[in-house]
Amino acid sequence: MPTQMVRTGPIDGQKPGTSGLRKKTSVFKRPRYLENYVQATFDGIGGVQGKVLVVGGDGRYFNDQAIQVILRMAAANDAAKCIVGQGGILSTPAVSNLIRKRGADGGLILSASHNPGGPNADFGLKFNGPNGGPATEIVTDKIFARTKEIEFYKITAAPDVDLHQLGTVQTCGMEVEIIDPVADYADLMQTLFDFDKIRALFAGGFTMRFDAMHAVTGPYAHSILEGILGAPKGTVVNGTPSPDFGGGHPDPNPTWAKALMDEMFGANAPDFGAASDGDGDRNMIVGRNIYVTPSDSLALLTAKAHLAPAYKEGLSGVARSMPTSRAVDRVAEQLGIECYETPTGWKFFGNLLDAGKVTLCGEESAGTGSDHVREKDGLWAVLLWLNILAETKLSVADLIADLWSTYGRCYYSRHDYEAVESDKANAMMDGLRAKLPTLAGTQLNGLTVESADEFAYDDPVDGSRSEGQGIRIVFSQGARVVIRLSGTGTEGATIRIYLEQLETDTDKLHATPETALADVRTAAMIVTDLTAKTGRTDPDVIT
Ligand code: VG1
Ligand code: CO
Repeated sequence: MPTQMVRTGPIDGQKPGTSGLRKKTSVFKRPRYLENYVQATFDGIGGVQGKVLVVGGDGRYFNDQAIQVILRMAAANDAAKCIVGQGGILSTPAVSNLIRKRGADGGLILSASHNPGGPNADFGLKFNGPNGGPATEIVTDKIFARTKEIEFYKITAAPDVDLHQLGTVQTCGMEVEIIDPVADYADLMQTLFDFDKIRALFAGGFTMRFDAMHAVTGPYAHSILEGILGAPKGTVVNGTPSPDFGGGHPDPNPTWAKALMDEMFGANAPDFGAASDGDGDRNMIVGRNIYVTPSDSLALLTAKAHLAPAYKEGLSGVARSMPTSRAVDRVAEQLGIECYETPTGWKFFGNLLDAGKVTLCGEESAGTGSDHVREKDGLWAVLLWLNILAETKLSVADLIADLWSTYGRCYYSRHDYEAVESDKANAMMDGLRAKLPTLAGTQLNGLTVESADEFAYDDPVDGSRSEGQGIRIVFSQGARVVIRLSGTGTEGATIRIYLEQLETDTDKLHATPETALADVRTAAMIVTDLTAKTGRTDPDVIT
């Protein structure tokens, strides 16, 4: 089958964001759009000749068609082999694991993660490197540079590969191996956790609800929770991936996973609830009558990870993204381990994990992970929680109450203002930036500004510097406000305001976040001048 060199040219706006390139599906479907980006990716990583790539996605609309294009282009660019999840399905952490386990040269993940899917919703593509992690900024910069100078892309005219038939086939001189998407991942989980203990927990009547949100973790959760661990059928709900995620947002937070929240706060609530996102790298943890913020979850897992076999020797260190609450810092301090602060996005954890500087890491956006792969991992977090619950025999509420009374409680909430006109959002950020040098020492709604800056990160491993990573305003009274623009939205700008207030008075640990954060929220509204600058008064989503 002849390879075609198709003449093309730059397409504007193919700059990868927080995790790869994310756009409206209709944009990805425009002529040359996907092809250009795939070729720019191949070129940006130095070509794929003789290389082995893992390919899979979250099953959203256009997943299968895009995979066929990628296979034809990988073959035309002389790749040796592509390993593809059956039906085109692979979760993000499963891809990360496969790259590492098979010694592959990288992987292409088709997903817009927690963004909705469908012809009128979102699509995305990200490249992960040979360590299994998201491409570093150095690599994404190269990919972006190629999108601006591209002249040709290469593709074969081969017919579609049957993605449902397990086994190996050839297409234009390239091998395509279709594998079970779950098996290797399930094997890995069994090496990390005490599956016998968790099995005994379920056998003893422990109840759980896992909401796969019609997304990629369905098959993984069915197999691991209901299959291997023996949880009753029905433990997993919405467990069949659908191209438009059942019309919902596969975003595991109290707003989009409302049905799970209602059940966990209802009369016959199970002992434990969890949900995951579109591509399976996020997790939401809920106990009976208690929602666990991702920041608290990271702190709790840091405090208790030693109860699971993989972490019984303790943790080498931990890392959190800058906007994530400082709850984990307090645990790390008591454990006597280092706590790193990185910019938003999993790509910044990779070097720390590779260098053995950290064992666990996490983000406020419901991402938690460890050195077992180089991505955040939704089901992994759920299994670590289960291992801890099985070991301690405590409830989620008891574990969290103990966390707060030991380390203090970091009240925390993120307010998102979505689809704001980009120029207004940028003007607001510029206005704030201009104020930063004069803020220290001033009062904002009765809170004293201790420091105010725009976060820049110097990678302690490769020495690279990433600037403009969000504005942080720290107050003397244990409060903090972080303001940044999202890098994953596909419509206008999304302004994220992160509010935090530390409380160490044991009599004040059980207020609602709204009450505890009221003062710092007012301070944030004053300092950003958000209403005047954007016309918004209330956030679209609160997590
Ligand atoms: C968001 C989150 C960030 C996360 C990223 C990718 O980015 O805030 O913490 O790493 O999504 O998550 P942003 O730039 O929109 O704030 V996911 O589950 O895509 O893979
Ligand atoms: Co995700």
